[in-house]
Amino acid sequence: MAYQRILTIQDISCVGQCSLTVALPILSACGLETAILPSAVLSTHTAGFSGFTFADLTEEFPKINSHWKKEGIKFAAVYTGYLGNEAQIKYVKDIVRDCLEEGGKFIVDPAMADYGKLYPPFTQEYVDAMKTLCFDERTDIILPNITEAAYLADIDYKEDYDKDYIDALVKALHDKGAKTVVLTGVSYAKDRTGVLVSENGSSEYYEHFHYEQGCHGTGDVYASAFVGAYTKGKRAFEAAKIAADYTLRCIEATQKDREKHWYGVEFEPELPELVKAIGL
Ligand code: PXL
Repeated sequence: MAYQRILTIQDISCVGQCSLTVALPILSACGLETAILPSAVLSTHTAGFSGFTFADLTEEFPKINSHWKKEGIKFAAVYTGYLGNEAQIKYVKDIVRDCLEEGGKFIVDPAMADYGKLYPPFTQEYVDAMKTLCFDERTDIILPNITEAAYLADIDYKEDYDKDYIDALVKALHDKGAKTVVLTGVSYAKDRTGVLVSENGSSEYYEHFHYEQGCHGTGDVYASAFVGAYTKGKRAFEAAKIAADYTLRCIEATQKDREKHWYGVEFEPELPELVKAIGL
């Protein structure tokens, strides 16, 4: 497969193993040249640390886009994660319009919520802006968890649900314009969870072991591994399975250090397994 350059847009949390400090090493390990656009620089992520610093980079987006456009810089795929505000979401659309290769893929992880709640900085206005990105005709794949899917679909979040609820969520996302939906954290039994991939009118589900205590940053590890496997030619369901197995290994590896390593997952030592699973 030809050498490819992709772009990922999300924040730099300097410490905390999420967003760009996860995406960049995972995508590079997958053999992809990875360009970045940092949406903000924070001293740490916002989930558990207090007093973190935050430098917003929204004003850089249109300037960087203009420069790339002038240079004729294009990307084989664009993958977005945690974005800082509604204006950034609008600028992302401009970047995709100007810099995504013809036939290139646009993958959106609407990283904004979990466990039934929006992350602290986000509001309904942000959710509405994220809907326009997820349901944009240029967007090929979205990777919500159940909380994010409920917000995007305008359906009440449920802690306890059945297959009918999940089917209704996924149908609502497609009805609103989503193409491929990769829905994570779909659990129908204690100690089990999984990922459902729905596209072209049919869906496939991959179930695996579920650790009771979630780890911060697993959504970013999962999405990055998915984008890596998918961009290297796996079909969406295969990429979803590879990413699930890899994320599970990372969570497993972190268990022994949970006390001191509460802020993220130890994903680095498991990278060779991801590379092997993709067949690189
Ligand atoms: O992993 C999602 C994420 C990314 N970036 C920042 C975050 C979070 C989740 O809390 O705070 C800054």
